[in-house]
Amino acid sequence: RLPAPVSAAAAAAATASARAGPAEDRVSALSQVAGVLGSQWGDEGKGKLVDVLAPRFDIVARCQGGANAGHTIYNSEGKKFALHLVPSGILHEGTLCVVGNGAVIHVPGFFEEIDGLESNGVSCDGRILVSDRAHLLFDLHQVVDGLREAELENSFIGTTKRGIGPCYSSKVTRNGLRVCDLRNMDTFGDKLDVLFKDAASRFQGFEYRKNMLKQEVERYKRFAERLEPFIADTVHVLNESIQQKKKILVEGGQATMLDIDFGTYPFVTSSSPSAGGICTGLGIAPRVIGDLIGVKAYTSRVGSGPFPTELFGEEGDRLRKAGMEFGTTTGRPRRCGWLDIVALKYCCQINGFSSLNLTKLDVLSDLPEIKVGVSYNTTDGQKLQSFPGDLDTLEQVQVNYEVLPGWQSDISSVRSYNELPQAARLYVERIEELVGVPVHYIGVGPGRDALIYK
Ligand code: 2SA
Ligand code: GDP
Ligand code: MG
Repeated sequence: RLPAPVSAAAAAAATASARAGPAEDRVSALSQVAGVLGSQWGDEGKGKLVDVLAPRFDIVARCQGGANAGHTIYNSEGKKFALHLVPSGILHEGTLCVVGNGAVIHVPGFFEEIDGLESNGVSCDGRILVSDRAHLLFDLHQVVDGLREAELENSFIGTTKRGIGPCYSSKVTRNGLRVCDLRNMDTFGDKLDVLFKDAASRFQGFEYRKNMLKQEVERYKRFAERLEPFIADTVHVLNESIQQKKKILVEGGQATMLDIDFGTYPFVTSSSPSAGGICTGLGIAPRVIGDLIGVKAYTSRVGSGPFPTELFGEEGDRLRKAGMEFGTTTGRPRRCGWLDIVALKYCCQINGFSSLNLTKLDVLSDLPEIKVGVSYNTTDGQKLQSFPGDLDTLEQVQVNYEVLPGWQSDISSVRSYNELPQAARLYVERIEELVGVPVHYIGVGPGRDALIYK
């Protein structure tokens, strides 16, 4: 057998490690398949880290979720990009972007995103593959999302209304349509009709007018043609790439606390944003996955559901304003609170994080003191041994805090760990101690260069 070809990214990593600095060391030591996953309720700055690491990988792949995700990244000129379904490797010409079978694809939205990138000088041609097994998310799923939320009245989930839950429902009900169905327009209409009828029979407010099916099929005929060059058997492509020693970076959407199994159900998304979602959403084996990275220096959540360390009033507003915590997809204000070690440790258990990317440390700079939630007590004073699965318990926990000194100085231009104020280092090191996972990356601003390698 011939030796497997070494990829450009692996070669670049080897050269880089020969002239090693701390940054080069950290990045080139990352495993062949690595992942950046959310370890809280999302918006941990996954997109930024993926964009920074992407040049050292051949492929950046999304394995779950859809256009509910919002990843904000800035290029080297400081130009802002908000990505939703397109992986955050797209700004790097040599990177192939893969949208795996576990993702859900709203084709019109996907093209809108691509058109937006192209008009901002980012060429997407031949650089994005979409799995033939991924499910199609139709406008009707978005309508149903809105109707479902309205029906829930005061206990609404606070979804992004991007149709995510209804599309995954179709998938699990087994009447969903997949990308490969676009290749057979003869049966496409009949399959879509089932979805329309399903929605119309379930929701009074769902209008299914004569001609709607016909119009949608005509529209999708045009999309099918445009999508064809993007469609691939990504399971085959990814596994062949692994054989060829190419490096793959998996970009998570949402986060473990929003995971359909492990999150604060029912206030969760409908996919698996945790480590397990990488295998089911890309079709690659668990044994090939190495390093996984998660986290943010405090906590935020958008949408409804329990959030034990949430800050209200002025304190919450202060973090929201300093951290510019507004949804990347919907613009909704994010709820903000202290770092929750109980939730974080739970996420670390589930994902087996090898290191943490502690983003937005700069946002805490003004505070005289910083709290960290270290344990939960139940209402009768019992200390909980693990993160509760039952929401009634979670909603009533009392959080025990440790108070750490703030540093009250601007750290946004600091680029090496030892230059951080002592109190900032103390904060980082206390987190490492409490969680038992090393912090390897520290974010001190939204820009590409605003990253400290520890
Ligand atoms: P959905 O739309 O069915 O997935 O919503 C279910 C819950 O999952 C939350 N969710 C998110 N939370 C944080 N960030 C997300 N992406 C956007 C962003 C969100 C935005 O990057 O800011 O712009 O509002 C995201 N996507 C889903 C959602 O809030 C519900 O709690
Ligand atoms: P994602 O969903 O995890 O990719 O995160 P989002 O992009 O939705 O939200 C993170 C926000 O924080 C974005 O606006 C980023 O530009 C910004 N950001 C990322 N890292 C840092 C950081 O270290 N400091 C500051 N101030 N902003 C950051
Ligand atoms: Mg986001």
